[in-house]
Amino acid sequence: MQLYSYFRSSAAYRVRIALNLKGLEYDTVPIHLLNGGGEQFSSSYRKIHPASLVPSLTDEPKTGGRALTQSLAIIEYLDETYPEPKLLPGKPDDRAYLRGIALSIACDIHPLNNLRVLRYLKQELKIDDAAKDAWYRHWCEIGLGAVESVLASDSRAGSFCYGEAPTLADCFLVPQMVNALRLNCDLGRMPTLMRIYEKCMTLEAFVKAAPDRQPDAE
Ligand SMILES: N[C@@H](CCC(=O)N[C@@H](CS)C(=O)NCC(=O)O)C(=O)O
Repeated sequence: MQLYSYFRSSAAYRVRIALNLKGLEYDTVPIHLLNGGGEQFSSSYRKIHPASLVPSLTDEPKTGGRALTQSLAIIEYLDETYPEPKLLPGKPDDRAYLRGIALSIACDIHPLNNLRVLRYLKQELKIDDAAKDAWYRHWCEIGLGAVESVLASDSRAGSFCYGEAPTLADCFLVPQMVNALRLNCDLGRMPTLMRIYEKCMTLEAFVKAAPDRQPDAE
């Protein structure tokens, strides 16, 4: 398998965690999102992912020369193709709960704070770095606050987002928490998220997926 990744990409980080949890070997193909205006825009990478985003994953011969895109779709593919340990366990309503947490992060937080959005704020709308960071923290704190409310009140949450083993939801939560901590978001009102994050970070699958452990880390 080949994972097109950037060490600091939280979307690629989600997939790295899932691959590690399943014990799958893969090669990292680094796509530098900043160098030379961004390698994601090169014509060769556009053929792999026309939206010029990471991650993408190939799994030959199963994927027949096509790359898979979108972290949620990639992780669901991995879970269907390599079922153990299950990242989407339980009944349909439990799986909806797990996808709901993942999508709260992937749809309600991450797109507002993605590199191209922050770049547009700065370069086109002429927002300074302090205002850009304030934007980041604002949307991250609102979004994670909503996830905290879900996890703090749902009896399915245990040491992890769902009981006592990591699932899809933890693959999404941890990279967003790492970014929130890096950008000094106020996580004081998110004790459940902090507890689950710290529990995940006791597992090698999560530690090995961290940005500073990647071959392209700077
Ligand atoms: N919804 C996509 C998001 C992918 C995405 O936005 N990736 C970011 C890095 S975390 C990216 O490639 N950004 C490049 C850019 O903004 O130019 C997924 O989950 O895979």
